[in-house]
Amino acid sequence: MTSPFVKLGFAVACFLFVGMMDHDKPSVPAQVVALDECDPATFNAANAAGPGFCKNVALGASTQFSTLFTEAQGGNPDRKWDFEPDTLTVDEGTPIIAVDQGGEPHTFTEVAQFGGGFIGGLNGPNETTVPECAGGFSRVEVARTRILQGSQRQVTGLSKGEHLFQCCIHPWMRMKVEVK
Ligand SMILES: [Cu+2]
Repeated sequence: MTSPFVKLGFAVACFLFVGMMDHDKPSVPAQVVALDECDPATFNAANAAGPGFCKNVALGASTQFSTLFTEAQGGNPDRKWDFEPDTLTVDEGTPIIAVDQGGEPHTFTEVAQFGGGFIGGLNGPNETTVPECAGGFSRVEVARTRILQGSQRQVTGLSKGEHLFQCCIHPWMRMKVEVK
């Protein structure tokens, strides 16, 4: 026979446990995916980005290195270089995880205003480098926002309101996080 005190103790423990769950409710991260369609043959040529730069294993990844630059400079960048979703609405405290599922490096960088990245040849006409991307990977502030093939970056502590993120390499990769 179980003593009333044991029963009471069990009831109190359950109550505390439920109370803890309520207060420490874990935030499920929201995922953003970085996509691209780099063509390994032209991207990894010695006079382009170099061997091993593009590790795209996606079927049909066929945008050639020079085409990416030509289209970007013409103001018609390749839309297969993309963050998905374009807009994410989350509750305050929700971590954002940006995952690079493309074949080449990207950055997931918060900016005050969308604009150009740090590789001039990939910026649109009259588009200048935004301050958050200036200096490229030689600045630790930019380098720490980098995501390599298959790697991810977690962003936490976003305040309520609107936050803009872009890639500092391919500046047409843009998305918005709305924190409620
Ligand atoms: Cu990118």
